[in-house]
Order: sequence, then structure tokens, then C-alpha cells
Amino acid sequence: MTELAAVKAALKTQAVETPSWAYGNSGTRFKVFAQDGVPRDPWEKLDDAAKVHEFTGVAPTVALHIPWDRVADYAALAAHAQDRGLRIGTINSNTFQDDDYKLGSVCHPDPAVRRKAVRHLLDCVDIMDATGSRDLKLWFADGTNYPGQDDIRARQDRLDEALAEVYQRLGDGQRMLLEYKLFEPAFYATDVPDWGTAYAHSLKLGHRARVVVDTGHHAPGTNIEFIVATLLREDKLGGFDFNSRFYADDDLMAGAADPFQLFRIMYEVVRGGGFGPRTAFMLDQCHNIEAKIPAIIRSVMNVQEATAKALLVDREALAAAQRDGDVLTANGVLMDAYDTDVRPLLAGIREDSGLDPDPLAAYRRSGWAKKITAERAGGRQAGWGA
Ligand code: PSV
Ligand code: MN
Repeated sequence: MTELAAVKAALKTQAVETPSWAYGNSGTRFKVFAQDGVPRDPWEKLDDAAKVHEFTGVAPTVALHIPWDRVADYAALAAHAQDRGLRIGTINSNTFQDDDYKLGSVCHPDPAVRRKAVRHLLDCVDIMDATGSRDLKLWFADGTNYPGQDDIRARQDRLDEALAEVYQRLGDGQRMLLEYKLFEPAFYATDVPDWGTAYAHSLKLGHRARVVVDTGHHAPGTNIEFIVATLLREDKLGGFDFNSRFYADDDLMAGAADPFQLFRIMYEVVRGGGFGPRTAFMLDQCHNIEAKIPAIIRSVMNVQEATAKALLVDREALAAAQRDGDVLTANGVLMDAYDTDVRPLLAGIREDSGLDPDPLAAYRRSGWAKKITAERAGGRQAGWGA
């Protein structure tokens, strides 16, 4: 196989998971702007996700968030997905929206609240059994707002205990992905604030516990690709929540704010052997002001472009320049790949697979937006928290 053929073959195996909540209404704490045609339930979210997969060919799974995507019959939801060429992907837990969780969930000082939170996590594993999902993604809003509010160390002990119980419940082939986030909603001390804390817990739990890197969850200026390289080196990278940010956890379209960063991350993924199914490449973003389905298609394409550029890096030339200590050549090799216009390559790959070379134009021509605007006129739209 020529090198270009190998790059094309790799790109054809790419899979990006889209989040159910990105199809619903979202906003900031100031305002949620409703959009026409937004899904009213998880079934309609999957109908929209099927369009993203139909036009991109690389978005075959959809992440659910429980209870936002609560249904009576999860096996039926999985069948609905399957009928549309999709699968249910990661199950995301939600222990941050009940009044009980004001002081935390699994780290709460009250054992009754901790019990309730753990029961929810165990319910999420039951749902995974019904949907055939591989990954349970845990993000905890737990933390404190003021020094002295609670004992930092005791909270870690409580977290430890909860994670161990849920880890024990995982079935064969199921994994636990622990997500970290610097701050928000806790403003003083978040209980899982960084990759080191997530890594320490995952290491103690075992090989099925892994760390998930949400690209919006770091302090400004953090070298995320270094974290990715390190986690891959330790075989502890579970996956990504891709999105982009200018300031905090902005949840903008992946690759929109800093496509170069996304490329650098994808380069470390490729370099570290993380490009493949063992890494969950998920989007976690919200489309507050832009049309949702095309925004998700755009994000998927941005991930594809960053991946194509990362795969095009001439690794032999790079290694030679690095060995020689030739700083400028090494940097030049990396930039040559980043500066390549990979759009024709990806358009060709889509055509090879019988897809339209331009997914956004094909979606616009499809009439889907008009159809859902007309058909979903009544009822309550799905949105943040529902
Ligand atoms: C938290 O900010 C987060 O990134 C987690 O992944 C949540 O589950 C997701 O956003 C949706 O709220
Ligand atoms: Mn996330």
C-alpha cells in the first residue's frame, strides 16, 4: 500500500460519536434560544443523528445522557437506532441536576445522597446492558465553593468508594471513563479537577477504568496534547469529548476555535497508537445560536480534517530531524502536514464510499430541516435538563 493509500484506509475506519444533547435546545445560564424542528424526545434525536451519519459516513454511534434520554424501553431505543444504521454509544451519567446534589453527589457528606448517586450510576450500567453500550462516562459536578466547606481528602475517599462499587458492576467488555474538569459548577475545589486525579482513580480501579479528555476542561494555555501523549503511554486514555473554547467550557464546535490544537492532539493520538476503536472519539458540544444538525456535521468534518492532517505527518522525516536535533526541519515537517489542504482527499474518500463529497451541501439539499420544522411543530422540545 502506498502511504497515501494507507492514510485513506485509516480515514475510512474513523468513527466520531455524536452527543444526543447537541440535537436539543441549549444555551447559557442567561438564555436558551429555541430552534425550529428540534427533537422532542430521544427517538427524534436519533432520527437527526442518523442524518449526520448518512451525510458524513463516520458518525455511527450516539451518546446518551441519563435522565435527559430516559425512555421506558432502552432495547427498543437501541432497535430504533439500528433501524437507522446507528448504535447507542456511551452512556453519560447525570448526578448534578437534583436538589439533593447541592453539596455534591458521590462525594456528598451525607451517605444517603451518596447512595442515591451510586444507585443512579448502577442504573446507567443496566441501561448499557440493554443498549449494548461499551462505555460509561462519569463526570461529577462535585466540589466545594469555599475553603473549609468540606474535607478535601474525605471527599476523595467517598469518591473512591463509589467508583469501586460501580466498577465492580461493569460487565465483560464494559469500561468506565472518568472525566475531569478544572472548575464549574464548583468554584473552589472540584473533586475531579484534572487528568492526574482521574488517572490516580483509574489506576487504582483497574484496566477497564480510563480517563476521558474533554478539550474544554483545562486552564487556558494547557498543553492538552501532552496529556494525551502521557495517557496513551500509560494505556489509560479512554476517549475524548471534543469541543472548542475561547475562554472556559464554551462547548463550541470542535475545531472551530483552534484547529491547530485539534491537529496536535490528533497527531499524538496517531503517534501513540490511539487511533482506533479503543479510543472513544466523542463530541460534547452545544449549538446555542447555530443550526444544530449542520453544526454537528461541521464538527465531524473538522475532526476528520485534523485526523487526515495528523495521518499525513511524515513520521520518518520527523524522527530523522528530531534525532539530528534539527529543530526547524522537525517543526517544518509537522507544519507541512498541518498546512495541507485535506479537503480534496476527504471529498474523494466520501465519493469512494458513495457519499456526496460535500456533506453540508448534501444535508441542505435533503430537505430534512424543512421536514422536521413542519413535523415537529407541536409538543415540548428536548433541551438542557430534559
Ligand atoms: C460537563 O461539563 C460535561 O462536559 C460532561 O461531559 C457532561 O456530561 C456534559 O458536559 C454534558 O453536560
Ligand atoms: Mn464532557
